[in-house]
Amino acid sequence: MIEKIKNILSSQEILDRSFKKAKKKQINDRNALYKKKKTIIAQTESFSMSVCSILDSYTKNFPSINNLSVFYQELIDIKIDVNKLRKSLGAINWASNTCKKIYAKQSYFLKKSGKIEFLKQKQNEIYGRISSVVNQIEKDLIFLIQAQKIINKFPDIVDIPTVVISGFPNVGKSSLLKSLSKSKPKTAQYPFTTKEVSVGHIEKKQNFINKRIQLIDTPGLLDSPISEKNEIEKQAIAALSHLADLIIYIFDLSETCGYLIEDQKKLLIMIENLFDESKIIPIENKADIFKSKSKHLKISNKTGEGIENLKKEILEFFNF
Ligand SMILES: Nc1nc2c(ncn2[C@@H]2O[C@H](COP(=O)(O)OP(=O)(O)O)[C@@H](O)[C@H]2O)c(=O)[nH]1
Ligand SMILES: [Mg+2]
Repeated sequence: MIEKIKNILSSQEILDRSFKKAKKKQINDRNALYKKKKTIIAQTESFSMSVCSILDSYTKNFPSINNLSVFYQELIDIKIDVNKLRKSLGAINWASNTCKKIYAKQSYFLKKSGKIEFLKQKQNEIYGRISSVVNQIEKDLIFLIQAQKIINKFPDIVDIPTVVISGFPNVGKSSLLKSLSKSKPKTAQYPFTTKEVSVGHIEKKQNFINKRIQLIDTPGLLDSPISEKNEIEKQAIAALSHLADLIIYIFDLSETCGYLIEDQKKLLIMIENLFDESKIIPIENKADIFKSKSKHLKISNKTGEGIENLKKEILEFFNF
């Protein structure tokens, strides 16, 4: 699972927010001169700290690419230049450290002096220098904002035992996902494609621990020959191949799906080649209207026939 990233601000927004915060700082003192001096110091400190803490929160909260599952790393790789992402995060870290140094060095003069004019001049100098550093990383912030938008849209797919459902359109993939899932499958946008992905779960209590198997249906990705896919779809399939421990390939031998058995067999061979590290279980759906004499498991989403057996086979595969 990938943590949602909080809103990232542009340079101008970071500065505006920090100035606004600083302006609110007013220090009281019976001595008018002290009051002014302390207020200038407090406002300058507030401004500098606000800028640094905003920047630090970005480097701290952005998910570390190396800690993500291979699946997410590959998805990120499709659309986001990961090297650029690392560089941008580095630039933001640099900016925060530089701002801290500027404040540390200049605030020393601020605290020493008693002349209001000098204080104001120093304050403006600090504001100016920090603003200039923040403006220098505008491009990096914009890049992070784009990356954030992409990452936040990722489907909720985790690194647990995973079954991917495949087969031509209308063979019964979505129906099977519903038949097998404990609760209603959730759908989310599949990154960078116009497709949606549906995720469901099989759960089993074992020694008081709830063990979960993730079931994924990726309409449009594993339901037609690879030659019809665009580059992004091919990469999305490659990312999926890291995730799928087990693939259920659905045949509809009644051909009510609108695809010939011959073509369905060809698609299975393509899936076997693409997912050469996953186990593949071919099953035959719509057993309520057509049953072959093959050895494949036969199921029907309509009558529920074979669903429990399939579930058992899945659980056995994962040693649950
Ligand atoms: N008779 C029968 N129809 C089914 C069965 N499973 C699915 N269908 C029907 O087949 C059509 C396509 O099913 P769907 O799950 O949407 O297929 P998908 O495109 O592979 O996700 C729908 O009209 C379903 O009601 C089944 O076991 N028996
Ligand atoms: Mg479907």
